[in-house]
Amino acid sequence: MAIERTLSIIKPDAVAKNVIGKIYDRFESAGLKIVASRMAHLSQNEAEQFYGVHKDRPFFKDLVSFMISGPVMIQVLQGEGAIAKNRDLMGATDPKKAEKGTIRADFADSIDANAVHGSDAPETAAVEVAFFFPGMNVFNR
Ligand code: IDP
Repeated sequence: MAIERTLSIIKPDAVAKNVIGKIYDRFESAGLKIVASRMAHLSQNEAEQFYGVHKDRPFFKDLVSFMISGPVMIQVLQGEGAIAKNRDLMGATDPKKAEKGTIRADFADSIDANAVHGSDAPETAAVEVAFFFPGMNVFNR
């Protein structure tokens, strides 16, 4: 399988719960390398742009409000099949439906406050990585 990069965000609920390290351990234990990371408090404009694909969905306003409710931890994960591997580690969007042992099953409270974001395909991963880490801010290691 090809080496890929994917964009991961630890959302405000999980940052508030102080589980950044526990979630990073899941990534590293699964063989994913953190090749860029930064904490940020997203502006409304950034959150609206980032989730632009959902702008006509009924939950869009709540999603944006939630994403700007506190700081987030943003990282690029690199490894074999990183996009699918990260999605497996995250679990289903709704934590009630997420498999036991996944990040969302273990750390998320609801479909709104669901702990993590992860790119869902190579095209979106490329766009999302460039959105938060433009230029040379991603490392080869
Ligand atoms: P994903 O994060 O698992 O890829 P998406 O369908 O891309 O799921 O949705 C983006 C985010 O929008 C979700 O992580 C969740 O926070 C929120 N969301 C999705 N569906 C719903 C819903 O039905 N109600 C409320 N929030 C939702």
